[in-house]
Amino acid sequence: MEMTDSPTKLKEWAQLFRIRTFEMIKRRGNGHWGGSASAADLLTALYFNFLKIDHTRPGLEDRDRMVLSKGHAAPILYQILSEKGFFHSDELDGFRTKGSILQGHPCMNETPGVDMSTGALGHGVSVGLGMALASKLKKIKNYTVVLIGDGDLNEGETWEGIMASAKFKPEGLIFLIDFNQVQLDGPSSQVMPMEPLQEKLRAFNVNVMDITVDGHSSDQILESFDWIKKQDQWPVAVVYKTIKGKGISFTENNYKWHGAQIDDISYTNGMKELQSEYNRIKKIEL
Ligand SMILES: Cc1ncc(C[n+]2csc(CCOP(=O)(O)OP(=O)(O)O)c2C)c(N)n1
Repeated sequence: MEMTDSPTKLKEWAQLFRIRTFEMIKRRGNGHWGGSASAADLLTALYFNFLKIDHTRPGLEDRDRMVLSKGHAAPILYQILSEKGFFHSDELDGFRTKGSILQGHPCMNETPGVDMSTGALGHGVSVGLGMALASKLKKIKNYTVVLIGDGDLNEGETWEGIMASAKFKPEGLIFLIDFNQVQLDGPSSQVMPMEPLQEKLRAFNVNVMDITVDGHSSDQILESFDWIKKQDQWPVAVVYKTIKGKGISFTENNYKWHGAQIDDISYTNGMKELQSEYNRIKKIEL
């Protein structure tokens, strides 16, 4: 896969995926907007400029793996996988309907491009560790990326997985943390604060990037990927400061938009904001 997308182009893609996600959730009547919008820039940069994954050769043993541990952000993942050719965009019409390949949470047996079924928080790190250990046994050099939410980090299993990862140190195991600090029913400061996160991870012997990266700056995200590629101590973790519901003023940092029905007025107003930012980015690109 060519790795040629500029930061502005990535920003444009991510915003387009937000627009399509908002539209899809409105059409279906439910789905998770907040965590999808939060992860849009990071997931776009991952799939467009980092992961070695080719939809025409999903069986390649040495391809990279991606586990969306915060599985409720499936809507944004589906937009990206569709754009990357894993399935036809018509499938998006079936989102969250019975029999569709696109369920509310990712299903590895139904959806091409999904490496692990997720949705019950807390499993991603353990599964990613298993995948990275399998690569180690098979002497395969690849990356296994786990995208973790801060609510996901509240789960005990996540930390068991981190401890075991730091024990076995499989090469290529990467934890990316979408640190928006808002959860399903409130801010993380009330539900379960995770700070100081970098220090916690370091105390668990994870190789953590010192800087908290702006998870909506494609430039900074790409710089963090460059940093990852230079590391030789595993596992590696990067914390991305993000905004839940990013892109629409009234959904930003608002837990009520974690997963909600989109009413007509919110849809019209929200879409206006998303579209105007998209047009602004497109002008920069020209
Ligand atoms: C084991 C488990 N407990 C509870 C839930 C319900 N739940 C779904 S998403 C969520 C909050 C997740 O917060 P975070 O990981 O920060 O996600 P983000 O804000 O990035 O969308 C909760 C509690 C779940 N899916 N799994």
